[in-house]
Amino acid sequence: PALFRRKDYRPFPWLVPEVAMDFALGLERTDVTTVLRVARNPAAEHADTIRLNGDEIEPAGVWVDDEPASDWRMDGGDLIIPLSGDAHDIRVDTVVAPSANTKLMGLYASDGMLCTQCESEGFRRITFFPDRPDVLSTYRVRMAGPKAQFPVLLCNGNLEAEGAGEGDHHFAEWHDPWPKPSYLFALVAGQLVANSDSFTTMSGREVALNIWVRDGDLPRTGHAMESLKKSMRWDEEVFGREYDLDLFNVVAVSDFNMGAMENKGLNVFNTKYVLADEDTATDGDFDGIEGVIAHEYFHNWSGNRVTCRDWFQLSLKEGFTVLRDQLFSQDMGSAPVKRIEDVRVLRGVQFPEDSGPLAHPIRPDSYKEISNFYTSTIYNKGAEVIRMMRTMAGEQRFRQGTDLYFERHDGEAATCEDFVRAMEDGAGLDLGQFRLWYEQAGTPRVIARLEHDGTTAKVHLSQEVPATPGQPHKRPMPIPLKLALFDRDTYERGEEQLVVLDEAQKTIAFGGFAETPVLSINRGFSAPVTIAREASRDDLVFLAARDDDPFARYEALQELVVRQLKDAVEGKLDSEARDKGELAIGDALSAVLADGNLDDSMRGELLLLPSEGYIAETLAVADPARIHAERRGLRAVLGRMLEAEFVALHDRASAVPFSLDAEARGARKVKAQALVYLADGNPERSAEMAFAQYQGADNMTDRQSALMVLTGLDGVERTNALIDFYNRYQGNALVIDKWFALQASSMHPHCLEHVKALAGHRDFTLKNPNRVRSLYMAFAANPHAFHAADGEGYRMIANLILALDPINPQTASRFVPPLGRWRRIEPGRSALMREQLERLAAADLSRDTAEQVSRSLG
Ligand code: HT7
Ligand code: ZN
Repeated sequence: PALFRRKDYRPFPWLVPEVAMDFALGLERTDVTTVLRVARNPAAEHADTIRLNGDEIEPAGVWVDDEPASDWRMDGGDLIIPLSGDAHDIRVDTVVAPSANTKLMGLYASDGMLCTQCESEGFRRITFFPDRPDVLSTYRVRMAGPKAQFPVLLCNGNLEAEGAGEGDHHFAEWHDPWPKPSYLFALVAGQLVANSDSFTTMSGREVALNIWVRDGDLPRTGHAMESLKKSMRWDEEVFGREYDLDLFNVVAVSDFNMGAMENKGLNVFNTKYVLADEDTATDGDFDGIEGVIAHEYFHNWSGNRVTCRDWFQLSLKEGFTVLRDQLFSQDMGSAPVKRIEDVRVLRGVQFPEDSGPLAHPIRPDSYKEISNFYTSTIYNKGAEVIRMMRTMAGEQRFRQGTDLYFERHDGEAATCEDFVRAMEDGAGLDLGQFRLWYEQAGTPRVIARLEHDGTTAKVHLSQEVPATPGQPHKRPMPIPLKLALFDRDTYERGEEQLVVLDEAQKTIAFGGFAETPVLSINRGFSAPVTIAREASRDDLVFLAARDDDPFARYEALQELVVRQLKDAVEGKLDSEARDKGELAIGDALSAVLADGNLDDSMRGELLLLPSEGYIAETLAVADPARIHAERRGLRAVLGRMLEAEFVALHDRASAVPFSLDAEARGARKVKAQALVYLADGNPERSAEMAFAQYQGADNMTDRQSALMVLTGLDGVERTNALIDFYNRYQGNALVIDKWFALQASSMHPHCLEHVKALAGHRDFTLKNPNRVRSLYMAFAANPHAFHAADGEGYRMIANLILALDPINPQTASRFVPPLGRWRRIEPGRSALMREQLERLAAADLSRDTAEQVSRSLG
């Protein structure tokens, strides 16, 4: 397959200012007529043909300026039409089969309704078109179909006409006045009902809001609607962005490859990110909905009004929009907790990506299949890169930068370079060297050493940027580090400083310290780097107890645990050192449990042990079985050491009545944590408590956390709770997804066999991405099961990829990265992982999966 290169970008030779489409809708067959008004692009090279992209479609007729054309030809999937004049009308008819479209790209059927997914290259599966983000057009769309089957007909923009058609048919005509790229096109037709509301924008315009769902789901749309209204207000207040149509529609569909899609005026969502009530959704689900609703809404400016010139610029819209949704969620709840959660995602997913065979810069240089680049690097590291600009500029100047960016590029297809330039001009930053963050892959490593002499403390900083595929040598990056020094005796903190480490090494001196102070570094996680600091265990205990930066406090605790587990895994601990370390961690956690100044939500973060994946990431080569055993062993020790405290915490938190407010949510979080520690420390007691919690639960958060603990244990409580949960929620797809996921991510020693059996369950299907992810993604992220010593976990994932690839290549290819970690795993398992990748490489794979497999082996 072809390799697309960023440097090969050329403007499209034709402008397409207007598009008119006509859809005769049917689940089995939909007829599409598309008329493009085209004109020569004065900014591009002359061409005597036009290339219209197509994928798995054929032209049923081609007309140029109302005359049937016969001189067209196909080049692969693309349609090439000779054009001699400066402006033409091109009509192309196509026929598509939505029910047969299992890839869920283009026009497809889901639960009897029709819907579309066009980003990034799905529009070409509906009609022939220059399917690239720099071709912007206004769209006029007529859609018609049987009224009983498709009573609701939706498209982008404003509804201009609707009425009865022939026989039992009806029609609707939509017009979107905002020029947009084809990837933002959307159409939905089906039996839907709406939760309707309205929003008055800052300039006083009334916007009708609808969240469209299946009939029975209406009672679970309230949170999504509230989230939408909050997002609209927040974007006005914080970024000065106002909504620009009279209508904003959101549709929930149950078959969807990703989380949601920001189509202009018609967002399409995975039901998972719309539907919630306390009986069926956890607190985490509620947060997910708020964040994703905000994210898609914010795209209306960062993505739609200003779009991307080409897909290499994907992080321009995704990184920026993730930052915007993160800041929004920080403002809606606890900012420090949200920051810790975001960093956990970054470290759990992006750092491994950045240190593995799939590492790429946030602005990649090449790709074979763009769908493979909707990565944590593009999204989460992209957000961190813009966050660093904000940290360096300060909030106010950052806003001046974003204002200038929107003003300069409104209605355009822009580049990452345009964003950086707007930041330089608007925020007054010099980002010359900072551009390296767009070019270089890999997570920089900062080494910090503190030296004390007389009354001066010197912080010696140095950096290393690791080699990544295709980038053996790196230049030093500008790394903004917030740091502070604490007086060891008085506990007083010196002023926080922002130091930009922009060379290989730098030393910063601080006066006025009679004794060696304690260094707090990368406060607030000011830069997406790893830190190696020469801090003693006492220093970490000090920071874990009193650092006033919540992230730094969390970080100190994490480091304390990571060091202990690393040493244990590497066999460096004799029994005395082990005991000492466990005691220090136990004391630190005990202090967290007793600290009356902490809210429970933050307490829950501090209690969370670093994940097995994160510990593995700190080791050059990891033995997953040893990491698992040591981590669980430590949790068992802590569970026993602090048993009384955890039981008391569970009792106290259980007395808080259900509500969605922060206090009650915090209580549910620590309640779950207490059970998890007790499950390893005293399994019988934990099983009893968990079963009681399960039975008494009046909300999904408590029910799920209890079931999670029970699923990892053996006994009749486990069996009974799983049966009860299934029976109670049978027919509710999103909750049955949880039922699958809980078992696939369980600590049970027979988890792998359970997953095998669940794959044959009558509710399991490869056709629904949520269901596939709930079973197999949960499994692949469950180290003790996935890394079974005989390689059975790897074989199972490879089998899944082979079975899923012909059905849904986008979803299949997302299962390759877990196998791609083979270089960082101990030799026995590493060989078994590689064996499965080679087995995949020998198969006839989609472009998506083939690219990921070959990069993973490469
Ligand atoms: N911009 C959206 C990306 C997306 C997508 C990409 C490929 C295939 C299917 C997809 N569905 C949605 C989502 C977002 O980041 O907002
Ligand atoms: Zn997005």
